[in-house]
Amino acid sequence: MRAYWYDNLPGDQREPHDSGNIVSEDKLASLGVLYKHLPTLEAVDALAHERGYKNRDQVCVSPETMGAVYEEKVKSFFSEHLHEDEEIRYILDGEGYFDVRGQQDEWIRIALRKDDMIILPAGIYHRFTTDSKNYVKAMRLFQDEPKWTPLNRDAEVDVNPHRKTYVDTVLK
Ligand code: KMT
Ligand code: NI
Repeated sequence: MRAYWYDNLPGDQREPHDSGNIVSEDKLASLGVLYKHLPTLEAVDALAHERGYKNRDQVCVSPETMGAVYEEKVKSFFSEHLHEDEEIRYILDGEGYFDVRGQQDEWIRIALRKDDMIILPAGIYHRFTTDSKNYVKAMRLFQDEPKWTPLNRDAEVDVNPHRKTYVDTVLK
């Protein structure tokens, strides 16, 4: 895992966009974003159990598995959104970037690879993309039924109760 401030320069979303300024794990934790390197599925199971997660699925995001809809899918993952539930993602293979908004609404890019896990709190604005290798296999974990509908950022979502709770309790 490597986290850094996104450079905000034009160019494909799958390029690194690395400003060279590192963001620490502590800084991520202050946003409610938890990172863990979990080398085994047993470790994933233990964490899922500890946090009361009951369901999971797997997605493989690549042109080989998705065909013509790949580019569309990658664009939709990259539109800024939040979820009303905590989001856990575990990288089984390949690489990908999760971008999360910092205190001042600036983008932080988190580069994840195999065996990396990220926990994003409910209500945080974020987006996801594959990198220039165009391949990631990820496990998505759900506390209960898969309720991970992305709510794209707009004026209405800005006042969503889950967003408000995040802003009032974590960003405060
Ligand atoms: C999300 O909610 O942002 C995602 O699940 C992205 C795809 S998981 C590799
Ligand atoms: Ni999401």
